[in-house]
Amino acid sequence: MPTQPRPSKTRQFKDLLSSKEVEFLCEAHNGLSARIVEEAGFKGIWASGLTIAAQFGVRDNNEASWTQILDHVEFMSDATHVPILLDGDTGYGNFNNMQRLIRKLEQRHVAAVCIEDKLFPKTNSFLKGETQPLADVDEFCGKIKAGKDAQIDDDFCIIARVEAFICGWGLTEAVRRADAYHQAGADGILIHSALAVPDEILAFQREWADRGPVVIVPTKYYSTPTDVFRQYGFSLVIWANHLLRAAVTTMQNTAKTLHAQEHLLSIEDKIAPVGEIFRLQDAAELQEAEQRYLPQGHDRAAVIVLAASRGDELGELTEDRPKTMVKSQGQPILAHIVETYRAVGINNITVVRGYKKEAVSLPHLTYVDNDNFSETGELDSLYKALTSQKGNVQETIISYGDVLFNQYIPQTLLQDPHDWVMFVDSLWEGKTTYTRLGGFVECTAPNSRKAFNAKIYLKQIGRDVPRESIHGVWMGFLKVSPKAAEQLQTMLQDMLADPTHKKAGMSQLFKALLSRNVSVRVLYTVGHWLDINSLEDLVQAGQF
Ligand code: SPV
Ligand code: MG
Repeated sequence: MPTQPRPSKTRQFKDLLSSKEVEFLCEAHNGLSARIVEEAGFKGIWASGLTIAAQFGVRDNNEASWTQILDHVEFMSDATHVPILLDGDTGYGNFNNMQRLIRKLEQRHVAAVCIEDKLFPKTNSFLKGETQPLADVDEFCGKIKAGKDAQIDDDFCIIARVEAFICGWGLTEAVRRADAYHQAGADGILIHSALAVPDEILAFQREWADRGPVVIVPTKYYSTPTDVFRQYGFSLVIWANHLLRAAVTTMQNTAKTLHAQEHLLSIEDKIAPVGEIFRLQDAAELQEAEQRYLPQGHDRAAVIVLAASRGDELGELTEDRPKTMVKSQGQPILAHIVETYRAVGINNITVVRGYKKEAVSLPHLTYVDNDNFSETGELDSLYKALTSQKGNVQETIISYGDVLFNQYIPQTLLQDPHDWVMFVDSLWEGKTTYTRLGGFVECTAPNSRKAFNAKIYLKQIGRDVPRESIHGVWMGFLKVSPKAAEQLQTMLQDMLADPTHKKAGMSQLFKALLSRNVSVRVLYTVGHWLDINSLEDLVQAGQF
């Protein structure tokens, strides 16, 4: 069922204010905390002047300018769907400043503002309360009227905050002011008190007799049961600063621990994982949008590089490292391979290590270890890599840790829509080392000009293909679609259950595919790759 569109934020706030039930707003001081408040289930947010000032590291005395507050509350508004009541202090000036503030808040979808009847620059109500001067009632009423005249959206709300109790003026003055503000057009009255008991606000409420909605901030009279607020018919209760205070305690403890211990062990489990931060930032939405709007690289393609064996052919060079880590042109063969894959946008690269695995340690790769490399073969390594894959893989290229190649090879493999695609070099004659792969192949047609457009498939593969039937040599690249990858995993599981396949290599896999009548698409090329099989190849690799 399609979900109902939400009412506007201003409408949501007005409904909260006029609701027969007591409703709750929770403080937030930035986009992240605003999102946390919304996720916790609050139907509205108090953008507190105190905590926004505090998170800036300044005092609650209008030290941050009104435009800085505006920019800040814009982040909070963008991050959430529930209405925000901004603590607008005294309105940051006179009636004129108030009008501009209202227009700017409406533009940012802030639902409501609360202004207090003190003088600019204000001081927090819990500091030197009784010595603070109150605003002139008429001047303050003019500000409320100006604000109401400035709003474009009828549902935008202005809450007038009465500071008479805070400044020591008593109940009569509190009610006189509340009534004047109500007459001037305020949508609700916030009655504030710094006592540890609710006596002042309850006395006000009795006297006020429901002339309009009343909002309270029980920071100091926090032990009062919420049912008392219900009985007295308050409209909104604001938990005004508790998220910032909670964060401060945790930050202080964490910083102290880190400083004392100089390691992360004792805090890691107590704090939100980085993944939770990404979730709160909605990183997933961006990833999804990238799929839609960015030219598609091969973000969801993966590569498995089989590199578990030593590569004895290079003699001493592989005494302390496998062949894939032998250097050519100043960097390991594997680094050249990884560079080529990355150049075509493939970053999900898994390397199967075995022989001298500690020496295979290039950064930002996924490693799978085949510790039993000397007793097993390529298919065992491949199975280990496939079963370790995480997430939604689109296409997987299987290749070797000692074969260099041109970008054209992976690019072409990924563009081909077939489930199983292999590359075959048709210029094979005289290149005896290619036999190492055991990969002489016969295809449904030889390479030719016509072959470029024709769909050609694998017919047979192995050392035993009769010479006259050979069309080329398998170069060590196989692409499998997600569907084929699943099939491959099941096939490997079956094959490896049979001890005679313990040391099986890729050509046995192709044979098994052929015996199951699976079509393996062949792409022909001439050159564009180099299988490093001897010292001579290594020298050639330098020029590749
Ligand atoms: C705020 O949260 O900034 C308030 C409430 O105005 S109080 O700090 O109690 O004044
Ligand atoms: Mg405030």
